[in-house]
Amino acid sequence: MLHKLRNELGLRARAFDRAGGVGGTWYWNRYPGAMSDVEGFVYRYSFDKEMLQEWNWTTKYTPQRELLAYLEAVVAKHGLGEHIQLNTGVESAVFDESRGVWTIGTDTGETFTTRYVVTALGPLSTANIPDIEGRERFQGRIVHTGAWPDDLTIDGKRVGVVGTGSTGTQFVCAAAKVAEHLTVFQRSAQYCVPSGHGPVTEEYVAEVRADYDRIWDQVRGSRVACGFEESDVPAMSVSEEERRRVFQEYWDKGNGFRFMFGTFSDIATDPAANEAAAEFIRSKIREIVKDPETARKLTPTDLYAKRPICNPDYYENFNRPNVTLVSVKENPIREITARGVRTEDGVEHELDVLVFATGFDAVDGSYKRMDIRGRGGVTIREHWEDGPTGYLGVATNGFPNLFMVLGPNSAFSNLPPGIETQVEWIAGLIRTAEENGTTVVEATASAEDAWTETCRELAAYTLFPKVASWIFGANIPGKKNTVMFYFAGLGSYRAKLSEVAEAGYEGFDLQASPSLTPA
Ligand code: NA7
Repeated sequence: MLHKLRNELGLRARAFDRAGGVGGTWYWNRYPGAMSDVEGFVYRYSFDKEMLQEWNWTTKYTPQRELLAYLEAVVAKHGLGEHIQLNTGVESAVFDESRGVWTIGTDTGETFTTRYVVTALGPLSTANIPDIEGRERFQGRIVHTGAWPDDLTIDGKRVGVVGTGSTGTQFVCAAAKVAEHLTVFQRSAQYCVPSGHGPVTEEYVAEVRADYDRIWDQVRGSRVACGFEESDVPAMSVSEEERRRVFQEYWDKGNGFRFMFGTFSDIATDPAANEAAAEFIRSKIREIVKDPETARKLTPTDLYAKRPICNPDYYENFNRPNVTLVSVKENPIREITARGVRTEDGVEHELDVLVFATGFDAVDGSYKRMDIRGRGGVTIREHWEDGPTGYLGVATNGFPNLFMVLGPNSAFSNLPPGIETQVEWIAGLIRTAEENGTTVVEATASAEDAWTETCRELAAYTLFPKVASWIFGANIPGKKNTVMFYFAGLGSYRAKLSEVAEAGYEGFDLQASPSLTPA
């Protein structure tokens, strides 16, 4: 976004980050095993064609360190560093209706006025740490995976991990091999498929590079934008034998999104198709996990309708003698003690390190902790009291000239192509506003309501809302369960964005008040 605004639109722009470096998710999430579980060749920007040809990679998925190095290299190459103010948290953003400008307040005591604000706060950046009694008593180290300190190692230590989502399962795969003992506190059992992680050859990298134009075209027109062909075959349209053959083929290939969206067209929408996929995964758990009681605890019984997960060898880790599984549904955590975690059965699990892989207050969490005030001094917390909303995921009524990257009701897809889509579109809108002398750009309430309704209908067509997960805010105690994503896929989302822009930014109120300029 900063590159677009400064280098392409020629605007004066500055970015702020609370962190001591760039990278966002990949700056903070330094836990053992952290990596993107979308294949690396599409987990990057498409806009810099030179970098696509020059940046090298050696494994199917990209580990955190490499992703961070990549993002740092993008910043360096485009000369952005000097315009990024690090170690600076934005605490407030207040809209001045009389002047049509925003005033930004930081935790370093500075204020800035600006015509436009773009929030790129990350939909998964505000940590969710469960309120378990006794946390302050623990004499070891307690960490959340999203704020992993550089000095913390787990090698040879007794480690406990709470949570088995994308993060927790990645952590388990890494920690099981190095910790003296790993205790996994699982609330919900997970459907996890193999990732097929491993080295890639130089020939493969060369082929991908030569094919990037086609690859990005395919990604931009697809649903989940993960770089594979999505199936258009309903699962129940083929024989049981053929279904099993396809599931096995995709199990062997690896990747969670590919398993859910590449095998058949309706795993996420048809209960029978979903059950077929779920039962296939359950059969694998029974095959892999040797201890029947551990296998039982690891086996999910609900729908396969959370964000799909993959790992090199998740279930295999539970055959190791140094890994213990505790089902906190059956045996809840009673308290944290000085030496570890005590469960309801009275057992004290002694630990040196307790890791919370308990996820995030997703989508609106990072907005609610800031003091953002729009028209009439209304705060974003008040505006989103019944749940976060956003017209096209990029703007919200009452907050003119504030544009969101991955705001509420953005497309549910691989994030880098989703981010690029919105960055380009927001830049296009700002460019148009600048060219036309428009000083106030605001999503109308009716356009936002209609988009919210569309997102609700689309979500209801899938099985995702029937399962409790962060995608609908169900992971945060007290958070209202609402639709926070557009579920028709990136391709159709991009088509909608183009349609809106071509219709003169339909659904936006564009007002010209040329006498108002920022101080
Ligand atoms: P997730 O997917 O929200 O997973 C959090 C995990 O923590 C999940 O297994 C939760 O169980 C568990 N959890 C949450 N609160 C508790 C409490 N109070 N007690 C026990 N267990 C708990 O977060 P991730 O960081 O793994 O992934 C988030 C996204 O980041 C991911 O989808 C990727 O897109 C990147 P539950 O399933 O709710 O029963």
